[in-house]
Amino acid sequence: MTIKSYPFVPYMPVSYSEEEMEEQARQFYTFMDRRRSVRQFSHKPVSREIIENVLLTASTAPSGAHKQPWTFCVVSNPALKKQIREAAEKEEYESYQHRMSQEWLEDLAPLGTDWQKPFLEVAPWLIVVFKKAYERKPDGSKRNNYYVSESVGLACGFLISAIHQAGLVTLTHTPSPMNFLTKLLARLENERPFLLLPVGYAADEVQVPDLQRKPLEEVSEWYT
Ligand code: IYR
Repeated sequence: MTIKSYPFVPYMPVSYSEEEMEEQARQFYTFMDRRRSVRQFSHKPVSREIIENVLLTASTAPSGAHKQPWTFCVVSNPALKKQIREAAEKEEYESYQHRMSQEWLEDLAPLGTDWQKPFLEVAPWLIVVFKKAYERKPDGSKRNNYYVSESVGLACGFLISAIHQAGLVTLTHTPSPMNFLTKLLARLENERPFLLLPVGYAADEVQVPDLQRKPLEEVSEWYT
């Protein structure tokens, strides 16, 4: 078997002066620090073009052996959103009533979440992210993917940042178990549901818990 290499081309890094770089880093932090998970959405529509661009941004994430082992299923169909909501709430009800530990429920209590997920119908778009454990070639043979969860997690981080940058809001919803999404979206056996992101405008006068982020001293150790 001949192993082909990509052609290599010059890379032009973004070029800033040291001062500009400091300003860029500071401004980006300030901008990202404004992002919050929002659970109440407006019905206001969002154009398909915006969603296409945030997905293209997500797909720029690095991935194991550049396999891009993700599929973004994009749902705006109201009947399908309703089905997703009903199935998610059924699982969430079970989880909140019986499956989550007392400790878990206590940890979530300050956030005010519960089994009800109206945002699954209200948000104009749902992006359901699937991770591809492996690829199926047209001849039916399997081809491996690598660091699949890491890669898809990175893509989701890029996606959330792009949604924030567009001026929209989202939240990382993880109904558990998530296999109802495989069925409802008719995905193949090599795809596993990873994360569900409702996307849209925040509801008017939405409130979020007054969380504090850990200071740098708590999240970093320096070995200079
Ligand atoms: N999947 C549930 C529970 C939940 C779990 C964690 I960890 C959160 O940070 C938030 C919620 C839900 O979506 O409500």
